[in-house]
Amino acid sequence: MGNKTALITGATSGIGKATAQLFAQHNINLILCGRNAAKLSDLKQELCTLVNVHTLCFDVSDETAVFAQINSLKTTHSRIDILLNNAGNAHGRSTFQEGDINDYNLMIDVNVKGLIYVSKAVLPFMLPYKCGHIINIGSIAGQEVYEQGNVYNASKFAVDALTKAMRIDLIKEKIKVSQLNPGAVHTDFSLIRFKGDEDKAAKVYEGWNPLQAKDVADVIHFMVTRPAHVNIADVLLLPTAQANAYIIDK
Ligand code: 8X3
Repeated sequence: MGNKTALITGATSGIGKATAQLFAQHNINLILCGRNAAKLSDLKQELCTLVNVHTLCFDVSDETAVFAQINSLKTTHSRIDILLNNAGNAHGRSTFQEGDINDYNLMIDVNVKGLIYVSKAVLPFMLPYKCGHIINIGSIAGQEVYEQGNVYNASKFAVDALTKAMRIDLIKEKIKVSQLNPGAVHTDFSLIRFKGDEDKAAKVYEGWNPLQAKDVADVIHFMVTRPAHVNIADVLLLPTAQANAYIIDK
């Protein structure tokens, strides 16, 4: 089995799942985190013949659960080499004045606080070794605001700020901190944003070629396989047909 271990949040679907599958093919052991025990167990079944797979079922926005679950790794793991802070989503797409405060809370709780809790909990598995790589999944929405993006934009701008701040604070610890900011990726993202409205979600990706989760996973794998002295700090990954946060050639 592999020498390195990666902890991935939001591992049961989309970019997280595609990255777990690719890491397994490249001999990187996995700690898969998600909220759905059945999906975690299915993915473990799929990948455990390739690498060591450990699963943790918790919600990244639940501070107590995050620390309890990640601390529980102390009995099985001493070191984590890669943290992929992938869990996060958009909830609702409305003007700021019309949006639902519960959606706003959820995006801040998961996309921002969740990333903070998980990173704080994982760092004790990196700091003693003066080595490690944290990759935060940001978004083009964290680089440019757009109409009806408001709090989702704010949550991803916070990821951008945290990535840069963590990189400064962790420099003496020799821990790489990077972010990957995708544009439109065809996952469950829009289905969740539009609260299960399949027609609305399908329209986002209709008639053009968005990124697939595997495209993002390929870049993440490239980032984690650079030599120790190289940190790909910041990546904006767009489908060819997307020029910025709101211009798409359909
Ligand atoms: C997802 C991409 O363009 O919907 O973060 O904000 S976008």
